[in-house]
Amino acid sequence: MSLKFITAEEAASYVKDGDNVGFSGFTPAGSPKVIPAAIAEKAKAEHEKGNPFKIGVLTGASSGDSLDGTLTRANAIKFRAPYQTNKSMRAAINLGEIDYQDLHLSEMAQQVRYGFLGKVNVAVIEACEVTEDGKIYPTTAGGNVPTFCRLADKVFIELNSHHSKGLMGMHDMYEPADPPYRREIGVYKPSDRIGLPYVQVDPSKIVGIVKTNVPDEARGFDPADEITTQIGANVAAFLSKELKAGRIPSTFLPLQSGVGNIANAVLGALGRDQDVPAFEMYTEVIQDSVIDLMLNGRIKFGSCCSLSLTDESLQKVYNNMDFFKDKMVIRPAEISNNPEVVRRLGLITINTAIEVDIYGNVNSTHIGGTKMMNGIGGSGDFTRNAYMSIFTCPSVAKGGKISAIVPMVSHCDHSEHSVNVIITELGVADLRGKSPIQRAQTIIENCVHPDYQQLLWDYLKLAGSGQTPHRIEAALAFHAALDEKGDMRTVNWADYQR
Ligand code: 0RQ
Repeated sequence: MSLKFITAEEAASYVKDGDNVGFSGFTPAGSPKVIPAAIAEKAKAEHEKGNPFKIGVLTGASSGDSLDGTLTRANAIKFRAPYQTNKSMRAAINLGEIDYQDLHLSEMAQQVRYGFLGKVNVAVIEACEVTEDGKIYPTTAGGNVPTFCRLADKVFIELNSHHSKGLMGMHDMYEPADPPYRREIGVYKPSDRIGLPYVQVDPSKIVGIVKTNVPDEARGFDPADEITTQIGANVAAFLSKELKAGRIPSTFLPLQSGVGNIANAVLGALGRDQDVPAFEMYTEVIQDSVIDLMLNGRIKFGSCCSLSLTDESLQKVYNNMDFFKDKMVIRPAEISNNPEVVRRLGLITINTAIEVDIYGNVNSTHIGGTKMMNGIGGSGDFTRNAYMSIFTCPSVAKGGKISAIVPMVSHCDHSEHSVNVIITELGVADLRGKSPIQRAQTIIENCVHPDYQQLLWDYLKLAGSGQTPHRIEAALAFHAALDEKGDMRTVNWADYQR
């Protein structure tokens, strides 16, 4: 069968109102760019004619602005899952204009296969190569490509020549069988390969291929500042202390690290700390800092779901393919984030919190308990199954008006049962082997900003007794003070005396 080249507009013409479209990519890496923009144009044209046009957008994680941003601004999205980081989309979600389900990333593919999210009508996949017999070689991400391609009726390819064909061979595409006959996932070390370097589809499903030449839309990072540098140094010092104490094996353990400015700074610090031996990563996202640490030998291997790199770092990889080829593997999210594998490999996981409470419950997703920031991403997949789970955050946000440590989280993504260590720029709260009250004492002593320390000691007194003491009507008083007076420091416990 010969491959059919078409325009993005032709591809978009096959997408119908109400369709569920599965897109490749994981973060802006590997996300389609021109077909989503053409779907957005089609939506606008349909809306102008007075016709309804909205689709379900199923992805691997966040995507680029040409996908989430363009479709949101065209009012073309009915449903969206799982993670997102787009400004326009965040606003639309919080206005109730998009129904957003914030799933654990490892669960997305299987929930789609189980039929929980409806049928997948169309798959749009960015590839660096596609063959006449239906072999698709994705670009910089694994995402949920195998599942979307297998289930979709129609597959469209964005063949992006900006990406190196050297990516062929870097993927390990594998889809587990579904229950009740599921077997173990045979990844026993980060570099193990269990699948194919491509996704095989029935070639008759590939309706058309759109040629493109556009870079990924990955954002750069703020340079590490005093706070993020100190958080990174605290993480590195803590891990080297654990190593010396024998609570981490002398070979060290594979690391997972979240995305964002803080995660990037933490990895940089770990790379510089010579007390921490060269290590491997089993993570979802390889960011810029990892590439430099690979080049200088501090990171030996990286298993990921995407190369979420600025174009500058990606070119470093493409120009050194011989060096990187046997040091990285790109997997589907279902495998990169798989709880079974995370637990087996014994990962040290490092993720960022929006807020943490005095007992160690973590909110990763909601501002003020109501407004979606990004989503849980892979943080739950890793935290719950980690050898040791760490959360980092600056002790305060918005110039000190917000304390990252509060009496009770306004939304709970990771419960005290799964969270082992909290690290801010001020210090480390090691929560392992501690009761809730001991956890509160450790967190307040080591991690809380001085402006809030006495307030939290006083809350603990006010809270009284119990396994996990709380004065229920005061538990969200920090948030109420922020709402009413714009500053959590205005909280007055006298208002809550009985
Ligand atoms: O606001 O953007 O207006 O400056 O939140 O915070 O400090 O720049 O940190 O970029 O690392 O993001 C948790 C959101 C942190 C991210 C979160 C405000 C703060 C700033 C961003 P501005 P920073 P980061 C793997 C793992 C969940 C998913 C996850 C995230 C903005 O790391 O989405 O872990 N994590 N995935 O000022 C109000 C607070 C605040 C606050 C911070 N308490 N109240 N605003 N901010 N704390 C990746 C994947 O899964 C793909």
